[in-house]
Amino acid sequence: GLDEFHWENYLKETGSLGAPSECFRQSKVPPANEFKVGMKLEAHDPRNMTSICVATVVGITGARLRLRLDGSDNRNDFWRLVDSPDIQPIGTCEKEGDLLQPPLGYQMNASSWPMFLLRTLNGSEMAPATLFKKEPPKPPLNNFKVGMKLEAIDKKNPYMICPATIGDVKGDEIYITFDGWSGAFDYWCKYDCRDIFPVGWCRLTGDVLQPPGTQGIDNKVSLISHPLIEEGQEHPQALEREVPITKSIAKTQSSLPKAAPHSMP
Ligand code: MLY
Repeated sequence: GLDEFHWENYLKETGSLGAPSECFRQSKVPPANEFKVGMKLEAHDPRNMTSICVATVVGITGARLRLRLDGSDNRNDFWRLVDSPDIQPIGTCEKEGDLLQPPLGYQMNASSWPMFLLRTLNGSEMAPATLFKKEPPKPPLNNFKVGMKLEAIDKKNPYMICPATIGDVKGDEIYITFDGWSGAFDYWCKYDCRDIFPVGWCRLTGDVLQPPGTQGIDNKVSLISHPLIEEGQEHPQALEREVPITKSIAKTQSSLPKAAPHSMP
């Protein structure tokens, strides 16, 4: 529809450019996602990264897997790219002389773990090794510049990939700011972080790209319903004003430091 988000229009409207794909630690052609829901694999426990656990694919989203650790609850799902070094085929751990661990928050008695492990793997569909892709190399330098646009995972809502802007650059670190949202979701990360993608990534992978937040739209509505502009009428002046106001909001967002966070949980 008319209110759908299109990068091409948005970049034009905001007078900005997407960060070049060479800036990112992502493969130029996104990796194929051939996993299926129900497949099992080994994954580093996100809450205890030194331990390797059994995980089940509970969802597929673009080049990412929604994963749940076996023996854990359904409130700690996490998402990994198919070329993430955090996942590997079942059997990798054993080959390397390690033991598969119960996840942090294992729901049953620790003594039940060995039997639980046997039962959870018995008769399960294990993801074949060919589905795991090699992690792309690190770009040699941080080439991000303030104002460049990108797609970034919202770390507080990690299933969401959203339009974002580079807000600051310091050495190997970049500041990710989410378009149309207060600063509450913004974060610093390394330039080679796997949670950021070039403009167009979601369109290529089939992942869902969230539209920018409504902070700007709220401002726009309050400006349009200014007492000088009558409400309820198709006021041509009000309509004409929409474009420059949107522009100025977008500019403000990409060039100014964020105000105190007031988030929408
Ligand atoms: N708590 C919000 C989600 C906010 C997401 C913000 N990201 C996209 C920057 C909600 O549940 O709607």
